[in-house]
Amino acid sequence: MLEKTQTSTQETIINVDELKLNTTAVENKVERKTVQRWTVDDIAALYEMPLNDLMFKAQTVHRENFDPNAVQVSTLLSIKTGGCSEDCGYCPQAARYNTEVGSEPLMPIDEVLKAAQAAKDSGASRFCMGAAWRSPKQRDLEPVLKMVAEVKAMGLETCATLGMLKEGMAEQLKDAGLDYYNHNLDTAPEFYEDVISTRTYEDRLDTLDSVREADINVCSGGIIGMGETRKQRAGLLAQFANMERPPESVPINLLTQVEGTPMHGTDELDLFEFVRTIAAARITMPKSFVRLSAGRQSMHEGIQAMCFMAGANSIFYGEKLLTTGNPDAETDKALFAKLGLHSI
Ligand code: SAM
Ligand code: DTB
Ligand code: SF4
Repeated sequence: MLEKTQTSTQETIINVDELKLNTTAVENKVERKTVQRWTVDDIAALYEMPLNDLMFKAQTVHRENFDPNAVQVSTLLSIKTGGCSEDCGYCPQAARYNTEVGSEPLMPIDEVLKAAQAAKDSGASRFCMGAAWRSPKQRDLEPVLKMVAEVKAMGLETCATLGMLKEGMAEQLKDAGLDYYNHNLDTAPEFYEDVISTRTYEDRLDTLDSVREADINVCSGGIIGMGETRKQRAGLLAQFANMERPPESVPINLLTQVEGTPMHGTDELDLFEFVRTIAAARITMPKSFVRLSAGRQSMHEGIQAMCFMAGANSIFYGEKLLTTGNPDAETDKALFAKLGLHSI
């Protein structure tokens, strides 16, 4: 089978049957398959393009695959905040860092449902429940299954981000009505150890595999602006673009620097580099929703508009992410009206 593919500098015809299929054995588990669609160097070369050319390429891919003026909107709720045992260097919810976020118990279901109804009334189509767990225990999962079922029954798409999933958990979430599971790779394998030491890249990939196997849509992305190199940004995107099935949803977060976390004080990223990352994600994952995620509060609306032009077609909507701020709904409605965007 012949298929056209884009490389950074030219269009080439490749034989899809000859694409290299890499397989990694994961202790007694199903083999992980990756398809070598994009090398890290090819993606890094996208970043090197003049911005106008990169934007044009990203727009072209976007228009071939999506309504360019439609943006999916998800609302987040932290259902279990703080007290996390992990050491993610960016995260205000890690118990070991002295931040303003305290440890709270799991929210009662009626409060979660009230927040979901408010999100729906305000125009969100998906409700994403986040918990500051390394990995849920079965007794943690039970009430979350009820939340998922009830939120689904309201007519919202459901998403959860609960940490690493143990065997059988993804299936239980699927049975409860979960549409998407968010679990980020966060950064390139080469930079990962500078960010977190309490779980491995392989652990994260295993959870993504179990989500896929349970037939739940995969939402996985990362954080830009943690001090990684451009090549490492390209390396993160290559991880997703070369998955046998790239994630349906790819959140690209700008690091929100929170006092008390090890990453507070990191050099601020030039925001054109963020726009380039969105464009590179769009080009390398033509059929995925690319979400302009954390960090919008520190972006001028002109930069956000450039992200939409570069192919971002999803946002978090509502005044709070998990523990940090996000533009309020009225501000986003005004921005959508100015740009002629509509929500889906
Ligand atoms: N505990 C679960 C986990 O780590 O998978 C779920 C919640 S965790 C807060 C979800 C994601 O939020 C992280 O993987 C990270 O990508 C993102 N995140 C956390 N803190 C952030 C920050 N300060 N800036 C940008 N993104 C952040
Ligand atoms: C994702 O990629 N970004 C969201 C969601 N998935 C769970 C979380 C952003 C968190 C930003 C910091 C905070 O609010 O605590
Ligand atoms: Fe815990 Fe998730 Fe924060 Fe890491 S990102 S410290 S796992 S809540």
